[in-house]
Amino acid sequence: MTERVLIKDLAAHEDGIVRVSGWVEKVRDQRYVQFVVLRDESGAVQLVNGGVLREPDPENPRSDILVPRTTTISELTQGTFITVTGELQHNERVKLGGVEVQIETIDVVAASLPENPVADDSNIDVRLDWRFLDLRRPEQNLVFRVQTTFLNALRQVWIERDFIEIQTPKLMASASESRAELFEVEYFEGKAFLAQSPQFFKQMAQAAGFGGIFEVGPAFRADHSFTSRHATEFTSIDTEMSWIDSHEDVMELHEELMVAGLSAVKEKHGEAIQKLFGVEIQVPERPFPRIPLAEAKEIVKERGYEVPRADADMDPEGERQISAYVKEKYGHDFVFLTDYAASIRPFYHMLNEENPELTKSYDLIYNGTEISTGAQREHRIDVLEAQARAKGMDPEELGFYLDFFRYGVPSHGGFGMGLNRVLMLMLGQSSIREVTYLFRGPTRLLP
Ligand code: AMO
Repeated sequence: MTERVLIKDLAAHEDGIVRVSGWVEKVRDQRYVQFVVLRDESGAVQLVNGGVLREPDPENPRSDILVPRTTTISELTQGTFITVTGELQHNERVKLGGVEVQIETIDVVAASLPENPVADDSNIDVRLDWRFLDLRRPEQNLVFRVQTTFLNALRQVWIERDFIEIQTPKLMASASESRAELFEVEYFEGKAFLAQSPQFFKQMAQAAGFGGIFEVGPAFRADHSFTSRHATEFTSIDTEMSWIDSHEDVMELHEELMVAGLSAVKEKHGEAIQKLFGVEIQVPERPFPRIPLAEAKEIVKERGYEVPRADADMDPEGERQISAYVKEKYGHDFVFLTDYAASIRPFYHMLNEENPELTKSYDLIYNGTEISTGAQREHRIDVLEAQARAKGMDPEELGFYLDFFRYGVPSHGGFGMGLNRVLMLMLGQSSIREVTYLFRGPTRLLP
């Protein structure tokens, strides 16, 4: 049997017999000719039956008749998976890729019900109910190709830097971030919690002498909100490294990763992204602008927006405003907000030596939305314990975590970044639902 050819490779393939497999996107059944648009994971091609004269057979003058129509094609429903062999013909007049395949054999592998529950204009909930059909759309396919390319580029940076990949447990005995967003699950006779972040375990790798580490894995937050940027389960990109001088070293790694990820995406998918999403991928210049949080709030205020609570983090409108300012002033899509007050940061962030009200931490904002939090961590056990107490935490409860620091840990820091948010902002999408393989929210556990 001839080997299957991916549709995207047909244009470069020589004329002759080919085999293609995929699902039926459209059938045009005319009197003398039948067309099928066949799509596979790589693209779409037009298949043709009929409409051509067979080579006249000199022995048989009646042989120059039209190729007959076939009911197999007439009865194909949209979404049916078929395998076709046929004659590949390059033909510039064919809009779809400049090639078509004259069908010789057609094998219906698995028929689809005729009514497609998802239309191009279906709302997001219908699309998510039928996600496997929704994902057949070329723009959805592209999202996950972009994700693959982006993560692969990040991995290359980590591997070049000799970082170790880890997988940390998602079942935990205690909280790793705010208790308010903790999912509790039954665990035999007791209970467990779903990991909100690999925070403690990536710091454990520093105590274990691993140096640089990274993890791409699920994180769970019992966040009962219905915003475009929150999910109850998301993919967290985490990294941590030893022997840093300050959070500035973490920001530099962060910049390097974003530049590598966006360059790879632009190079491989830039054209397709432009075509399907109307977005031009921008590779950011280094260094990214850095603005202390307090100053950012002033800037936003001057633009006419006051962040409601002076002692709190930026709110979404504040993030949009500061991004707009940075874009106007520096032409940059990214901005690091730095110098967060200790009062709004977790106990494990290191305090600024010059001003202990502030932490050595940052948030990274991309196209108007926070994608990441990073910091230098406190590695001195006495200081760490004091900081936990100052937050009203009982050091006893932090047992296993504090033990790391009793046996020596080098200076270290890292960040966590929501993959789904990065994709949403990179591709100009309105919600992380659009770019999450299977979205999980307060009212969505299916499919
Ligand atoms: P933080 O809580 O800021 O920091 O989370 C880091 C990043 O994770 C993403 N994120 C989310 N994405 C989708 N839905 C959610 N509900 C959600 N919550 C968070 C965001 C956010 O910026 N341990 C620290 C990180 C660190 O310091 O290394 C942490 O978890 O993109």
